[in-house]
Amino acid sequence: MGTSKKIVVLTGAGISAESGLRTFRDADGLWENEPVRIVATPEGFESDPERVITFYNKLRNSLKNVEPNAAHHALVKLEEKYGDDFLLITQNVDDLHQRAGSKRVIAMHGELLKVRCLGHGEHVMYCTENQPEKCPECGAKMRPHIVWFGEIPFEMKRIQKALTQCDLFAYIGTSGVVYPAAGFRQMAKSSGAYVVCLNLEEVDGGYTDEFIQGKAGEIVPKWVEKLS
Ligand code: BV8
Repeated sequence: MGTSKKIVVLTGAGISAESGLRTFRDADGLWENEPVRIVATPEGFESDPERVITFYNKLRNSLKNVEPNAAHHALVKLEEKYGDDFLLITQNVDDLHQRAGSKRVIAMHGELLKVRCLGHGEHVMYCTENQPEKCPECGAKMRPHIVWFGEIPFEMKRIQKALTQCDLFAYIGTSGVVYPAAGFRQMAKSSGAYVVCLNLEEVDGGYTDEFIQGKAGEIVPKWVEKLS
């Protein structure tokens, strides 16, 4: 592998596991003991908004008890080295990448620390505690600023552009089950990128040139060292 010019990294719940946050799969179809179809779909929110809001308030408040780990910090180092030639895309809705110092990060599934109103302005605002009842800007009802199943992830155009232009694509701590993120490695590979998987276990589905097995907190800093 020559010196890579443009790097795109995709992360999933596995990168936050060592910070103490449960992964999606480990919850075996439950998401923090709640059925995914109730707490991670628009229909679920429609049918029982209170239950969903309580669920995300709990998750949001749990962020106070966790810290970024060595893998999050290693990706900040990589960004500092590659600057505009580096892009981090995360499926995670926690704020650990941002707290570690990542700036060039797209939270494609939204962010726990943001809520938005259902008014025509869809005002998005930071929220570190419980979601406000009504939008302070327009008085409309509010929802978590999270991409639920059946909703379109954020910044897909920017993501697709980066995937077709990168020389190195790494996916870290993700089982490659959730689309469209699960399709990113195919997009990168078919545009000529070298594809690396860093994960606790092998991920099926091909389009991968190198697999580095282990816990993110150990293998990601070593991988970044090699690139620096
Ligand atoms: C969309 C917010 C249309 C909620 C999330 C049938 C077939 C294919 C696709 C579909 C289908 N039916 C429906 C779909 C589409 C659907 C989908 O993919 N469903 C799947 C389940 C089949 N996708 C959607 O609906 C998406 N929208 O498709 O819109 C569209 C799209 C583009 C353009 C036009 C139209 C929306 C998906 C977003 C859903 N929201 N999160 C919330 O978080 O509360 S997804 C949720 O999944 C989380 O974000 C989480 O990040 C993600 C789970 O995936 P992973 O991050 O990979 O986590 P997981 O636990 O699975 O894996 C962890 C990995 O880490 C494991 O491999 C493990 O081994 C490893 N690991 C564990 N510990 C460590 C470790 N690795 C290293 N170190 C460790 N210590």
